[in-house]
Amino acid sequence: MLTNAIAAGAATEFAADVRTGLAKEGQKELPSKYLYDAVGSKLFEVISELPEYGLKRADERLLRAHAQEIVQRITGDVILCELGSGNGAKTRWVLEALSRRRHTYYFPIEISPSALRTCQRELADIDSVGIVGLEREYLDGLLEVAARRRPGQRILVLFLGSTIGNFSHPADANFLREIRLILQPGDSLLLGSDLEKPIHQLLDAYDDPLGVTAAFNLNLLARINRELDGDFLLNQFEHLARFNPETRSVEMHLRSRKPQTVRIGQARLSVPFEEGETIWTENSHKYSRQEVVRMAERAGFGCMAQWSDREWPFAESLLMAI
Ligand code: AVJ
Repeated sequence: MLTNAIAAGAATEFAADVRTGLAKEGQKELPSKYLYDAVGSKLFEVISELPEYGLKRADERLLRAHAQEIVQRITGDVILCELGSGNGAKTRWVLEALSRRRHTYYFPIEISPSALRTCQRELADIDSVGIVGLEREYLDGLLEVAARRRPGQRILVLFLGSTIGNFSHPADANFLREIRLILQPGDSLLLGSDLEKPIHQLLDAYDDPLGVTAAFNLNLLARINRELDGDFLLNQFEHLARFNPETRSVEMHLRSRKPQTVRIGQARLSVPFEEGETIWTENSHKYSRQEVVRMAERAGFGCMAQWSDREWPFAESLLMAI
């Protein structure tokens, strides 16, 4: 009964967000979080294996190389939580380094139930770790972890994979501020952020020749058809990745190949599209190392350490709440 109510609530919220994004004047848009249903999460895992998309491998190299150092800088009894844990593969090194020191708890916070299940299965073999999965939005989950903290316990928040880059500026800075407000002085945040790099390299990564990213993007329309009784003709929309020099971000769009009208039953919506008109589906900001430190300082963190990958420009920043 309860799960049906939650699912119904999610569908209603999905329908409301689709209605807001597609009925608005000017640039039509859809929140990128809806890219991650079961199909989308799997397609993203494939994207992360593509030669053109080096982000995940860079993140992994830095975490594997510096996990011990990261843990050594955070003394005492630490509980670990992760915003958007995905399948948890990248978290292993920090979790193993922490659990070698003493028993600890890990709270993966993830809106995709399939990814959360994979994460719990993936990391279940690590000794001295209690895993408590939270199927929540990021800040709701973090508030829950903070409420479970025992006296003297420190929280280490992981926000990896440059998901921070999906928040358009200044929403990224505001989000860091909201995290800071939930934490206490002495808590820490490990932030993964993709860095500026040649535009051709970015466009190859977000419009790969195999078409996996195109499928990942088009799946959002398929999901609306599946869950909200839409009638999008997927072959009448095309994937588009472009670099926006003003915002220093890669934008993903879905472009209408012809004039058409799409009906979405559960959003009680009929949407006209002109030929060439787009739906903006994701923003991926590329930072400079200093920009990340300044943004963190404005949010109430001090930067304890920062490492960047040589092969694929990506930074891991260890931030302390002050
Ligand atoms: C998981 C959000 C970091 O923005 O690079 C991959 C998602 N989008 N290919 C990113 C994504 C297109 C990815 N993040």
